[in-house]
Amino acid sequence: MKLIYRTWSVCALLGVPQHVSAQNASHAAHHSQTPPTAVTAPDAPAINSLRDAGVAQNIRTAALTAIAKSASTTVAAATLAEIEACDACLARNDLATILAAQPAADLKALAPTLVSKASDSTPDAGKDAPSQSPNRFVKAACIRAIFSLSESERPAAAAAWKPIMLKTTTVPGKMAWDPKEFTVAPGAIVAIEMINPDSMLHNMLLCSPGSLSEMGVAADRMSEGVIGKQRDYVPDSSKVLEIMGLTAPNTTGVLWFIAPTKTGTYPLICTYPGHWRMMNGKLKVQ
Ligand SMILES: [Cu+2]
Repeated sequence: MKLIYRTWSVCALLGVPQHVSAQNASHAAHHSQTPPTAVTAPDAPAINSLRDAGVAQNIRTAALTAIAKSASTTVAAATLAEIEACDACLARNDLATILAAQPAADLKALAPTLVSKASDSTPDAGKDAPSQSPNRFVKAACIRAIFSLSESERPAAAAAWKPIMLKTTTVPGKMAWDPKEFTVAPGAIVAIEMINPDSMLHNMLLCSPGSLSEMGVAADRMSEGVIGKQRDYVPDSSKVLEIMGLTAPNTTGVLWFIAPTKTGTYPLICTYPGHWRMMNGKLKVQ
């Protein structure tokens, strides 16, 4: 069913007539023994592969490649534009991953823009910020892209950035992280790597202080219906500050972010339904 929605939205992005994508989707559904479902199901809005969670990276990359081609620009430049347009959308970390994976030559060509957006000192005020000031997601994505270059390839400005590199591992069969508590300074540039040797999917969300049970209960409710799966079990709440999307078994998730400027203890939560009570941790900002 998910396949159908994704095929539709990507075809729309790539300019493929919808009747063709519908035929392909029903063909694929037939062969995978999945009963075709009407795309107009009320609880299942179409997925936007450049904005929503749960879209495979190769589908996003195909869409970005098509956009870059039609605009005669690089995928790196097209991806940065989409990250800026994304604002606080669910795809922000996935788009940042794609940007960081672009060829070094393209990132070097884009470096002056990346540095300028990353260095913008306009205070971030989320959705209400003036449109010219890059939000913290754009800044984090630009810094991450610069740090994906080798040290000798990075622009001089990067020497002033001191990202805090954190690492944790999921404990197989235990629904836990080891370690599960971290301390960073307010406003620090933080990168968390989550190695997942477990046989289950896990994500990691940084949420507002005191919101662990509220977010956990909201995530559990998402196990019912289509929307939860489409959102990769990320609750629709302003208390969700940062999102490392679902990370498959034997892969590693990465999340770069700018730590909150307000001191406090921020819960780290895996919101895959049923996990949050055991699979939670703390980011202490002090
Ligand atoms: Cu989990």
